[in-house]
Amino acid sequence: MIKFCHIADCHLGVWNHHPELAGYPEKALQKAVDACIEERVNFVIIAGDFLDTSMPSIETLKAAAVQLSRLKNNDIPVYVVAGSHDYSPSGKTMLSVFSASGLMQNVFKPDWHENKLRLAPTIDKSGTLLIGLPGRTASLEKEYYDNLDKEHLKEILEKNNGLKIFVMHSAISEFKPDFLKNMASIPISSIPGGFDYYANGHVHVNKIFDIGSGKMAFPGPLFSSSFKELEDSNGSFLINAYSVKITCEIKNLDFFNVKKIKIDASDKSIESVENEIELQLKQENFSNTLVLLEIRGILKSGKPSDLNISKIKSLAYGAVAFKVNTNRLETKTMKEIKVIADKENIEDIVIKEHATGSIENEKQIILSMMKVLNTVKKDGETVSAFEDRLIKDAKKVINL
Ligand SMILES: [Mn+2]
Repeated sequence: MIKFCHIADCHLGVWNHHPELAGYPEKALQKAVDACIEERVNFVIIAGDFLDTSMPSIETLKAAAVQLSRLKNNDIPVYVVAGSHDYSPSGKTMLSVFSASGLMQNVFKPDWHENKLRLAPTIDKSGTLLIGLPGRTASLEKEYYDNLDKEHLKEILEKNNGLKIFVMHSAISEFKPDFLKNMASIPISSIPGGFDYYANGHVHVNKIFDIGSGKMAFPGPLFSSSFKELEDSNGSFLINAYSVKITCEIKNLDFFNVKKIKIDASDKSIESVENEIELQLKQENFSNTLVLLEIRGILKSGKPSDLNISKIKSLAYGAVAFKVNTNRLETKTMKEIKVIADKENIEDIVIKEHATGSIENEKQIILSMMKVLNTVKKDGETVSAFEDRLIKDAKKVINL
C-alpha cells in the first residue's frame, strides 16, 4: 500500500499583517508534517500556493524550511508545483530555493518541442509516477494545457504500471463552486486522461470529484487565508492510501472555534448600536474562539468611524482574535456608489460621477495617478529605490 499526503494553498505568511493569526499557517504546516511522520506516508504533494507572496519574510521562509527539513530527515520526499501566489510578476519563485537545497522537488518538468509541451515524469521510490503543471495568475496556464503533447504523455503513462498522479493548481470549469463562477478556469476536456489521482489546489474548498477512472481532489487551504474562509473551516489536508484504488481521508484542523455575530444597525444611532453589541457580547464565552462581528445597515445618525472599535473589542475577552467588519455599514449622507457590472469602464463612470472640475482634465490626472499607484516593486529593487521611483512618477503626474 502507498500512503501519501496531499496539501495545497498553505499561503505561508498570509496573516503576517494580523498579529493574532500570524503564526497559524506555519502551525498548520507543522500539524500536517506531524501527521505525515506519524502515518509514515511515502511522500507529500503540495499542489501550489505554498507561499503567499513571491518575496516572503525571513521568518516565513525559516518556518517553511524547518518543516520541510523534518520531512527530509524522515526520508519523506515533497513534490510540488507552483501556484499563482508563488510567482513574482517576472515569473520567479522562492520554491526554486527549496528545490535547489533538496527540500522539495518541482514535478513540472517542461520540454518544448516546437509548439508542443512535453512533460517529463518524476518517479518516486514507491514506483509512483508524478507529472505536474503549475498555476498562473488568471489561469494563464491554459496555454500549457492547450499545447500539451498528449500522445507523448500517453506513451509515458503506458510504460508505468504504478500509481499515476497529476499535480496541478487550476480551477476546473465543471467543478467550480457557485460563488467562484467568475473565476478563470480550465475545462475538463483539456485535462490529460490516464491518471489515478489529480492532486489539485487553487479553489479554496475541500472537495473530491470522480474524473475518468480516477479522482480529482481539492484539499482546501491548509489554513484558511481569509476571514470568509475561516467562517467555514480552520483548514484541512488529505491523507490518501492506494492499493487497488485510492481512498481519501480528510484531516480537518481545529485550532479554534469561529463565532459570527451580525448586528443590524438600520435606523439606529451609534449609541444604541454600541449598547446592542455590548449586551450581546457580554452573554458569550469567547475562550478559544475567533469572533467575526459584522455591523451592517444604514445608520439613523452618526457615521461608521464614530464607533468605538477598541471599546467593542475589549468586550470579547479571551477571544483568539476579533474582527469587526463595517464594510456594509453606511450613513444616510454617504453617497451611494452603484455597483457597475462593466468593469472595463468602472473608473470612467465613478470619476464622471464624483469629479468636480473640468472632467477631462481631472480624469487624465486620476487615471495617470492610478497607473502610478499600480506600480509593482521590481525584483531586486530596494524598498527605498521603489518608493523614490513611485514618488518621482507621482510628482510628474501632478506637475510638481
Ligand atoms: Mn490559493
